[in-house]
Amino acid sequence: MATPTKGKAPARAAKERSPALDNALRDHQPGAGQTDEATALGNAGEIHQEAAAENDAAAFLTDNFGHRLSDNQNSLRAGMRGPTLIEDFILREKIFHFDHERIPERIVHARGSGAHGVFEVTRAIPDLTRAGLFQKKGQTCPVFVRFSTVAGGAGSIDTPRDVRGFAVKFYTDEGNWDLVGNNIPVFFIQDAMKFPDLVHSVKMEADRGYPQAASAHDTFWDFIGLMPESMHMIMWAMSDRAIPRTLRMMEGFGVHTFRFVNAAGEGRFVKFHWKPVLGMESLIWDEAVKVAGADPDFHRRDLFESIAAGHFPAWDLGVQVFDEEFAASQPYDVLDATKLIPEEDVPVEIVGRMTLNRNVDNFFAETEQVAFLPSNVIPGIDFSNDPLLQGRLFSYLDTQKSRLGTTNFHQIPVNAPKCPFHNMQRDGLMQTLVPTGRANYEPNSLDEAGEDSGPRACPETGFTSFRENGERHDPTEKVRVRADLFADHYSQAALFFHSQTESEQAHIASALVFELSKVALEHVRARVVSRLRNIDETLAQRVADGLAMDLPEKAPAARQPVKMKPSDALSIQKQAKKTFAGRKVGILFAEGSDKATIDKLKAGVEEAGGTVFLVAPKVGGIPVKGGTLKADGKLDGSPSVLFDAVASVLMPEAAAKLAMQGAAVQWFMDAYGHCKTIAHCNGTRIILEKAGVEPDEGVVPNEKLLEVGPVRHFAREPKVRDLA
Ligand code: HDD
Repeated sequence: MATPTKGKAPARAAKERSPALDNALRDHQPGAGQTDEATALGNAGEIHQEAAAENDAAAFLTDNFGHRLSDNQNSLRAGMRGPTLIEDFILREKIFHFDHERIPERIVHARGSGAHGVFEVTRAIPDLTRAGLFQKKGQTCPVFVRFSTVAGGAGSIDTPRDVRGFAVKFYTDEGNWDLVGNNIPVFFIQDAMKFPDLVHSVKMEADRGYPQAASAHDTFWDFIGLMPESMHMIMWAMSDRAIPRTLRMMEGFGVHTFRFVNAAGEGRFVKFHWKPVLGMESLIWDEAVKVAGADPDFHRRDLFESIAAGHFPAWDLGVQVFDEEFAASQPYDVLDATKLIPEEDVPVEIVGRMTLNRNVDNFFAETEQVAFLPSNVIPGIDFSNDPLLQGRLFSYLDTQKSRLGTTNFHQIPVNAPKCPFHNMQRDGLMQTLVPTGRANYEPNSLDEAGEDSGPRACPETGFTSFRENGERHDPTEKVRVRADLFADHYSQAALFFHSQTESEQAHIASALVFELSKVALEHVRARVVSRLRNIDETLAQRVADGLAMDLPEKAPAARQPVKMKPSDALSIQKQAKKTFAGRKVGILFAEGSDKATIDKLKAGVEEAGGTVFLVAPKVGGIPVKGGTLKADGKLDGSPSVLFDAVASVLMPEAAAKLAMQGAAVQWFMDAYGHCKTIAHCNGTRIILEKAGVEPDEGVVPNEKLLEVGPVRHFAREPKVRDLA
């Protein structure tokens, strides 16, 4: 099997190189500019030769059938300047493979980032579920997680306003359990029947092929305006939840109501929650837009680098467990995925912790090929009759065939269970297992003839569907309808809005204005605003004012909303954590800066659990007071949007020079505008003044950085931005 070559190779004189490599270098050296590349080629050739000496077969470059290559630089030609020969099987195989290296991207959630980790049970719950995983405290199982945006293509930016996918594959001893959720606990639609319409409307418009990774366009809002059930989700999608600062700092939800079933066969409803140990953080919209330019891979890079540095992100798994009686007494239907259950009504009990501790070795093999199936459940966890969930149980299995090309996609390492699996399924495209014997059907009596008769079903330990029907339906009727309470589209939208802080409400109103301002069809804008009136009259008025339009008539509600008690758990700001853990501080320095001050700041932040990123006008060694210092990033390539807080250590002369540079002024202007803590020395004042930074509790001397922390100072926001 071809194995990528790893290793270090000392330089070797040109005369010692292999003839093939010399040939390659000669033909590839039209000018002096390629010398470095040539050296690199020389080194690569060297690795192989040394490896040969050690007789390490894995170090040889081969084709896919194991034939060693003598030259990986030149195709086979008829003479020095002649055409390429079709007999060149090495060239043909290489290009053939390359031509087919892409698979269809996911129809939704195409852009994603994955990592491996471990889940550990912190509280056994055998009374609730028979799932083996939850029987004992301390029990662990490996997991694979993929986070994603929904609307954009695989190569789109990481920070659009969008829902984030939060899909977890637990490789349990009883088979894979996939909890395929989002970072928002409710959904746009109630019935899977509407999913293709929803997705078509939000994706690039059919005729023009844009916008990419954006909901701010006609077709999305046209659909939304005509689907009042989406209003609760719209409140979330327009809130700061849809622009998380990092993937490590967002909540996750299983969304649907599921079932726990214990060993006695008793069932209870359950909702799953992931609570980030680092707390929740979001971007500010202006920041999200700028991050998209500064680092389109912002979230992917952050996840990868955090794990690589040993700062493993973690989430607590929580469950809300309730019975039929509770469900029947609520003003909403628990089978409706556009509704949540307030944590104040049913507390979230923490039962485990997931820690992501290993990056993928290969993005395509793992993150791209991972296939999540909501239908992957284990004994003790079952579905409910939620019509959205029921449709998903079909869709995911189906889509994997189209993406991965074969019904044997479960054999791809990232998808394969880590417990044994055996059945009578055989053959199919890309079968990579070699089942032995004749037992590919059952029942059979081959064992009576001394042959292996294969596996059998096991009624005691096998998966059994929950038998009771506590979900009150009449199975003798075939109907295309929704249950009555599904018609309440506004109570929980209002609950969410009224649970937010003033600043969060302003963000929602402004997001609605922004999105609808991109909608060219005026009747679509008006319809959406007419629906907002059912959520909150002042919100509707603010949005109408922001769009300079008359307040339209209130849309009739299919069912009169009820008043629900606000829930603090729904607000990010009310739960903000003051911590450096997982946060990054950018420190600006330049020629002449005091190294001791920088070192002290850095040590303080690191001790508090944060990381520091040094920014300077140049990245090489910069002469500073006390030696030379290398920056991690160049000023104009490291804008302050990449950090949670900033600090600066500058001599007055260097600061005066920087005050003439847009990148430096913008650095502070943005940090201020994004309500971040700005720690600074006296020398920096000249830039702060130019950047319009006014004193407040978040603009502090460097010595106060640790005390103030990398929190947002939202009280500053009205000074820097006109919010709706
Ligand atoms: Fe879905 C992917 C989450 C409704 C059909 N979905 C997908 C992923 C996540 C979700 C996180 C990415 C998985 C990965 O990383 O590979 N989807 C949800 C949630 C939903 C939801 C939380 C509602 C509560 N989805 C939903 C419906 C349907 C689909 C109603 C279809 C009827 N979803 C798909 C899909 C995808 C998918 C087309 C695309 C790629 C894939 O499945 O593997 O089948």
